[in-house]
Amino acid sequence: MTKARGSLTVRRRKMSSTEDLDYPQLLFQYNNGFLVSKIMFTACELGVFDLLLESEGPLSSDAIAERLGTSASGMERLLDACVGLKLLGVEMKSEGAFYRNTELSNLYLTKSSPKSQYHNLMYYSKTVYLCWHYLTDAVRSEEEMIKFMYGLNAIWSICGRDVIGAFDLSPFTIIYDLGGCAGGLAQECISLYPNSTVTIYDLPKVVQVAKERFVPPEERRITFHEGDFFKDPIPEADLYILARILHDWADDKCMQLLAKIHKACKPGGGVLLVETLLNEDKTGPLETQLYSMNMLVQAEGKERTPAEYSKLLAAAGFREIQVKKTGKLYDAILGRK
Ligand code: ASE
Repeated sequence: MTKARGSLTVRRRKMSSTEDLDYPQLLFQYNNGFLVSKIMFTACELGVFDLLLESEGPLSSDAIAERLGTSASGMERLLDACVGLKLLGVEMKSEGAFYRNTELSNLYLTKSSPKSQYHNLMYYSKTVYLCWHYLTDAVRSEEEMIKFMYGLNAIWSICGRDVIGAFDLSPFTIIYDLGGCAGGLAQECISLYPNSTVTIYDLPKVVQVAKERFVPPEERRITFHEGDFFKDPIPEADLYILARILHDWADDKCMQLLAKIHKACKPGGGVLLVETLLNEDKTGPLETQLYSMNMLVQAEGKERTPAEYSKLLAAAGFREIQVKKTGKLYDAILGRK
């Protein structure tokens, strides 16, 4: 009696446990999590729930496949999986299986329901799902940021001298490099203008890495300012460098930033834009067109023509706008207050 009860207890505990090491159910359940999501997303996207809402009664899988233009065997498996997930009901008739929506799917998975979650599910299925493909990289984000900083800094050893030397910047003694990042351009700047001081203004996490890994501590003419130039104050200076910053942003954000810089700028001071410039008719250069497409993928901005940058500068109050093409990838535009 005691023995029997004991073994029952053991069995019951075994069956209900999700931590059974002989058969790790919990692990399999987690392993299959994204299969479950994708089945629901796919049935939604194909319009299964919409069709079953509109149809008079339950439908066979062949009828659903035909109406939705899918393969018959793929649809049958999708519908059966939805039944397994309790997103659909099924009844067996002599002609075969007939599927219907559950209350849950009628209420939330159809496009026309006032409580429809269709758009949320589609956003997950398309955008979030793709982003999660890179979850590992996102968790390693500090490493990613440092790689990005190395990647972006490298070009200044080739183009830095040309863009900094495009105009005589010697009258400007207090210089801020807004979004100056790893400091490659700031270093070019102080080597060409030894009487100036350059402050790299960037986000705290960027400044930390720049100090630790990029700018040698003995370089006393480069200082750092931690902040978000959209939200935090911008200190007064003679010259603000915006190298590869405006191309990250849409026109309204560029205007917001340039107006804020104009306010902070000393009279007679200026702003130096360093960007890759599109031809006025946008027919090239190809490299700039490619980079503009990349901004669509990676950021919120685009590459622009000299006229487009000049217009932004003028709207923010800058005048005497001069454009200098360097013949290399990055060019320079100077505006004065
Ligand atoms: C940015 C610059 C870059 C933001 C994202 C970026 C670069 C690559 N990704 O401000 C450097 C320029 N190269 C290209 C391909 O745009």
